Amino acid sequence: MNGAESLVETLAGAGVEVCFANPGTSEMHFVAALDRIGGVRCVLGLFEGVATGAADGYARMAGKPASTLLHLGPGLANGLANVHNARRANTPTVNIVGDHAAYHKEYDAPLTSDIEGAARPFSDWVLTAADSRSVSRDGAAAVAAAMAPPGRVATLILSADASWGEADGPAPLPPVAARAPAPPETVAEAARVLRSGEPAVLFLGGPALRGPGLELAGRISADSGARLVSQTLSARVERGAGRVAPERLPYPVDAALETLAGTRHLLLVGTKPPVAFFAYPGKPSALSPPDCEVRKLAGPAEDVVGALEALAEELGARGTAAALQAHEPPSLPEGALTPERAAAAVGALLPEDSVVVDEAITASAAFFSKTRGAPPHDWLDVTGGAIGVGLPLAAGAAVACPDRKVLCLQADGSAMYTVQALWTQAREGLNITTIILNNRSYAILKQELANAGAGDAGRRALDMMELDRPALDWLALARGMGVEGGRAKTVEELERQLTAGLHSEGPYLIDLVL
Ligand SMILES: Cc1ncc(C[n+]2csc(CCOP(=O)(O)OP(=O)(O)O)c2C)c(N)n1
Ligand SMILES: [Mg+2]
Repeated sequence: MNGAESLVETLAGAGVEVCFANPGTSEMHFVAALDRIGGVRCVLGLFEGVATGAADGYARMAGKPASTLLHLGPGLANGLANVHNARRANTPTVNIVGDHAAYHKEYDAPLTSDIEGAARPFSDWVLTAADSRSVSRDGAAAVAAAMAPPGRVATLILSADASWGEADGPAPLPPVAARAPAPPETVAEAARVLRSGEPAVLFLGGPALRGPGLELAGRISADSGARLVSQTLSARVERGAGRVAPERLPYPVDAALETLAGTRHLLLVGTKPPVAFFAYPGKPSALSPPDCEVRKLAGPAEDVVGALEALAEELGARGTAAALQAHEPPSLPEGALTPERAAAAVGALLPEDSVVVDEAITASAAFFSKTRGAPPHDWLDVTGGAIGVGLPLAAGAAVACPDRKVLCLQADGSAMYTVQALWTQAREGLNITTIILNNRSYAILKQELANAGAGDAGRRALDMMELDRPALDWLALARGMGVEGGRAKTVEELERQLTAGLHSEGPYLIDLVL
C-alpha cells in the first residue's frame, strides 16, 4: 500500500464519503488511490472554486466533512474564496493540496510556491504531511481537526513522494474535541437578565437556528418575551411553516440599527456580536445600541443547545409552547416580473423539505420574506460575503441530499464567478433548479456607491457595474454545459418554468429576466 492509498482508506474510514476534486500531476497517485480503494465518491469541478464551494454545501447539509483535492498553490488559490465562505460558515472541511516531491523543491519548478503560507489565513489547521508512512495519521488528524467545534477548515499538504512512497496502512480517527458546556454562572446570569423585564434579544447563529436549538430558543422567547433575531448570514437555517421564525438582522446598516434599537440586553447564542459588513462614513461598526449590554450565553464553538436547555430549565420554560410560523404561502402574483413578484411565486410553489441556496444579493430580502410561510425548508447563505458560491453550494447540497429539491436563487453577476458548477450539476445529474436573477448588473454596487458617499456614477463608474455589453445568454451558457432550461419574462412564464424545473430530473436553469 502506498501513502495515497493509506490516506484514502483513512478518509473513508473516518466517514469522508466525497472528494470534490480538480487534480493535477502531483495528485495522480491520490486519484489512482480513489479509484482502487473505493468508499470515496469523486466529483470533478472544472475550477477549484467549484470544488471548495461544493464541499461547503455538502458538509452544511450532511453535517460531516467532504474533502477537496487541489493542485499545489495555484489550485488552492483558485479555491480560496469559497474556503473563506466555508470557514465563515463553520463548515468542517478537509482540503488536500498536492505538492511537489520534497526533493524536487530545490529546483524551483514552475508550480512551486509557499502553499502553507497561502493556506494559513483561510485555514484553522495546516500541516504538510512528513512522509508516506505518517500520511494516514496526518489525514486522520485533519479530519478530527475539521470536525472540532464549531466546524473548522483543515488543510493537508500532500507531497507527491508522500503519496507514492510505502505506507503501513490506514489510521483511525483520533478523538474529536467536544463542545464546551456553558458555565452555570453564565446561564444564571442570562436567566436574570431575561427575568428583568427589560427589552432583550436572543441573537442566534449556528446550532440555535435549527433543530432542538431553534425550538428551545422559541420556548425561551415565549416564556420571557425576549425577541429572537438571527445573524444576517447563516450556514443553514431551518425555517418555514411549523418552525420557530426569528427575525433576520438586515444587511443595510440603518435597517440593522433600527431592528436592534431599544434593546437593553443582547444574548449571544451560537454567534458573535452583530457588526456592520463594511464601514460607511458617519455610521457605526457595532450594530447593538450603545447602552445595550451584550453577553455571551454560548459562543459558536460551545455547547449551544446544552446552554439553551439549561437556560430553559432555569426559567422553567422547557414546557412553554413556542410561537410557530403558520403555513401561509403567498398567493400567486400577477403582472410584470419584479424581484418581489418572483419571490412570491417561489414562496407559493416551494416544495416541502427543499433546500434553498440564497445568492440572490439585491433580491435576497424579498425571497427571504416571501418564503417565510412556505412549507418547511432549509436556507443556505453566502456566509463569508465572497460571491461566487451559489452554484457550487447547490451542487454540494444536492450531492448530500439526493432526495431533496435544491432551489438556487442566483444573482447573475455572482453566478459568473463559478458558472462551471453547472457542468458538475449536469454530470452528476443533480436535482437543482437554478433561477438566474438576470438584471444584467452588479445592482448592489450601484446602491453601495451612494451608501459609501462616493458621489454620482458617471459612465466610467457605471461601466464597472453593468453587465449588458454584451448581455449574457444564460440559456446558451447552461445548454453548453448540459443543463436544460427556459426563459421567464412574465410572472406566468416564471410559474411555468418553476413547475418544469421542480419536476425535472436533474438540473434546470431559469433565466429570469428582470
Ligand atoms: C469574491 C468577491 N468579489 C467581489 C465582491 C464584491 N461584490 C459584492 S456584490 C457584487 C456584485 C453582485 O452582482 P449580482 O450578483 O449580479 O447581484 P445584484 O447586485 O445584481 O443583485 C460584487 C462584485 C464580493 N463580495 N466578493
Ligand atoms: Mg445582477
